[in-house]
Amino acid sequence: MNFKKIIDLVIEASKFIADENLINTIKNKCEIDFVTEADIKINDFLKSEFKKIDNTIGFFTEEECGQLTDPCWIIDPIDGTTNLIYGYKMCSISVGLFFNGEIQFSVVYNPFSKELFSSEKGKGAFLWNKRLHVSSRNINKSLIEIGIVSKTKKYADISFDIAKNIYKDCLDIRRVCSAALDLCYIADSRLDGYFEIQIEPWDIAAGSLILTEAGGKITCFDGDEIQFSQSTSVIASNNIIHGYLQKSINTFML
Ligand code: LIP
Repeated sequence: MNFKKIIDLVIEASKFIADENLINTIKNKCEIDFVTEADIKINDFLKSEFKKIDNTIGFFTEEECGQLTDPCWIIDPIDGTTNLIYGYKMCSISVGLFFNGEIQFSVVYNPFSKELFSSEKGKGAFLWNKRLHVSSRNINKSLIEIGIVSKTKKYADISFDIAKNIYKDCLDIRRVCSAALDLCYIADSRLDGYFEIQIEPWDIAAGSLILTEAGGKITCFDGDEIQFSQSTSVIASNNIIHGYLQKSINTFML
């Protein structure tokens, strides 16, 4: 498959994020979770264009859910929708190709910073043409992204307890609120770790390959491999601090 064409289509899809009317047309998915007309437009645009390239590949997207098939495009048309609505320019279009049981190609594009992260399995991870590598920092020098599921407040206590415990050992914590960008930032050594008690497959599918191709590691809280068929817990890291994060988090999960 011509992945350059897929990348060009993802960049083209960002035109919908430039349209204020689409961003300001907002529906509530629940009390604290939103979808904009821009999310829908990007979802529909990518589906119709990808089908023209190969209509044998299924779709598993945030706006339509459906179910994971093999092969399958796993798409989050806008990861960080709440950020976009508030004008907090940390969001991305996230596309992963699931094939033969794993992510084989992925692209994550932040239309505001014009940063394009991409990866093909076994061929490394890139920010445009710059090869990415995770950091070699230990926990005391690490910046840790804390994921606090924003669709519900029920995980607030445990998420902040875990974050407080890790904060005492790391350099500092961050809250970007776009899991796709979080994984790309670890791949580019801007962050060193990230955890979230519940995340959706489309939030992490593309970023997971970019992270592992840059030398990082991503698992569930219990260390198992991520299954992209359902929502999951996630720990992502530069690999060096993965054991520490898993041990620290699981002291609260018992
Ligand atoms: C967001 C994730 C973020 C998480 C938020 C939300 P969305 O995805 O990227 O990590 O903390 O709850 O799920 O909803 O903007 O696509």
